[in-house]
Amino acid sequence: MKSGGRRVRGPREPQHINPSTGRVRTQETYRDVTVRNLAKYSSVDQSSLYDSKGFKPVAELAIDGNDDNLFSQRSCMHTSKDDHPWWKMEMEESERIGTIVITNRKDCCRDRLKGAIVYVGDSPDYKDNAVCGTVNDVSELKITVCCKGLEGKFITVVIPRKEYMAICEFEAFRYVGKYLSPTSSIDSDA
Ligand SMILES: [Ca+2]
Repeated sequence: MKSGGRRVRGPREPQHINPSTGRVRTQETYRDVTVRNLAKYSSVDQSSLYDSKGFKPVAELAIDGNDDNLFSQRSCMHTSKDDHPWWKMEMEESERIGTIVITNRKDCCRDRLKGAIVYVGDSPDYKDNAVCGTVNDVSELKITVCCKGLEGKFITVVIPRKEYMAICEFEAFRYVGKYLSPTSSIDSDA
């Protein structure tokens, strides 16, 4: 009987088109991919290590999952006063980068990050890579830089002058086009 064999479909799961591949993902899978903080799974390094009387403010403190922005809480990386201080993350493979969120220091010195340049590319030397953006506004403690899909294995933050650099947390998310905002997804997970 033809009518008895007719298949009735249930409600369809919400779907999104991945703008970079054109493939359709279920919403759950898409969220898993887009909200992952790539920085957390990367190798990191910095231009030098600030001498903080026994405490070592190493590069990994910018990806320890703790965005406490008081330096005394020991979760911020910190360089010496270098000529062009930098902090760098290296991913396992090239990624298209969307939003970057930098948590600045709260207890002092937030102007130090003003003018910092974010580079994305496949060279370990940031000078060979493309500029994603510049930090012009340090009025908010969380600074957002949008890379709009720039691709690379390395993300480097550089202050183009003689300065100290401190970053309390660094997060980087894949580019997802205009279909979904990574930051709004993070907020909904919180
Ligand atoms: Ca931290």
